[in-house]
This record gives sequence, structure tokens and C-alpha cells, in this order.
Amino acid sequence: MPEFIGEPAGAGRRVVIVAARFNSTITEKLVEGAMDACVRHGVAFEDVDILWVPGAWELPLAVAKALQTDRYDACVALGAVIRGGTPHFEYVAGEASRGLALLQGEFGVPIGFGLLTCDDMAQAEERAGGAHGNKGWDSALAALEMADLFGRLDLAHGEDDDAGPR
Ligand code: INI
Repeated sequence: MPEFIGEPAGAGRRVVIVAARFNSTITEKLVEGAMDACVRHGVAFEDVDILWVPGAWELPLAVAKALQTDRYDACVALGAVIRGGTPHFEYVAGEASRGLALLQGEFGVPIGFGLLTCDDMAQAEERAGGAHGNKGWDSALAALEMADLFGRLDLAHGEDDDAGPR
């Protein structure tokens, strides 16, 4: 039985990082982590575009616009939603997550999910280069692995057109 597993092989791949400016002390670290993961895994520096948007709410639209260009093999969406005293958190975090999940299906391009949803700033810091690692790095790696997986699948089934990096 054929089995497929991707590797985070970035050589020749084009990546778009879409990041929210809201809670920028956190999201800047997520972007650094994602960028570092891409470059260390072979993506050329000039093949990574970074789009900054106001907040997590804006992530799905910016990702959609980026993927419509058909330029990218993988996408990384980064943001930090921190729980406040009102239900606002639930709407922003929930809709941004849902939007990103739907876009993966729509475009067939992997979107690394680096949207932190935390109770407080301390939790976010732990996940942006602290005790729990850097979720920007993790989500970039996942997106590269998925792009590689689909390349292998296409190769195995003779769909060479899409097999390699764009
Ligand atoms: N955006 C975030 O990225 N994180 C948050 O914690 C947040 N909170 O808490 O409000 C947030 N709100 C802004 C929102 O994403 C939009 O940018 C804004 O509503 C304008 O459309």
C-alpha cells in the first residue's frame, strides 16, 4: 500500500506570510520564526512575501487575495488574539480561524495556522519564542510539509505539471 509523507523541503517554493499587526510585539516574533523556518528549509529569501494586515479579522481576505494570484505554494497566517473582557475575542478568533480553514479547501494551497488564541499576553509570549516554542516556525514548517506532500502525490500519479515547486 503506497504511503506518502511530506518533508518541509522549501527549495524552489514560494511562500506568502500574512501577519496581523494587532499585538505586534507577539506577531513580529511569529513572523521572525516563520521566516527563519522557511529560509532554513531552503526557501529563497526573495521567494517569501510578507503581507501585514491590521488584525486577525483581516487575515482571511488578505490570504484569499494572495492565493488568487496563483503565485504561492504555501501560505502562513499569523496573528495573536488575546481574550479580553467581552465576547469580541470569540468573534475575531472564531471567524478568522473559520475563514482560513475554508480557504485551504477553496484554493488547495496549504495555510499554516499560526493564529494564537490566548487568555493573556503571557500565554502568547510563551508561544512566540518562549517556553512553548514559536508557533510561527511550527506553522511555516507544517505548510512546507503539506506542499511537499502534495508534490509527491502528484508525482506518484503522473500529474507532473503540479508536482514540483512553482
Ligand atoms: N485583532 C487581533 O489580531 N487580535 C486581537 O486580540 C484583537 N482584539 O482583541 O480585538 C483584534 N481585533 C481587531 C480585529 O482583528 C480587526 O482588525 C478590527 O476589528 C478591524 O476590522
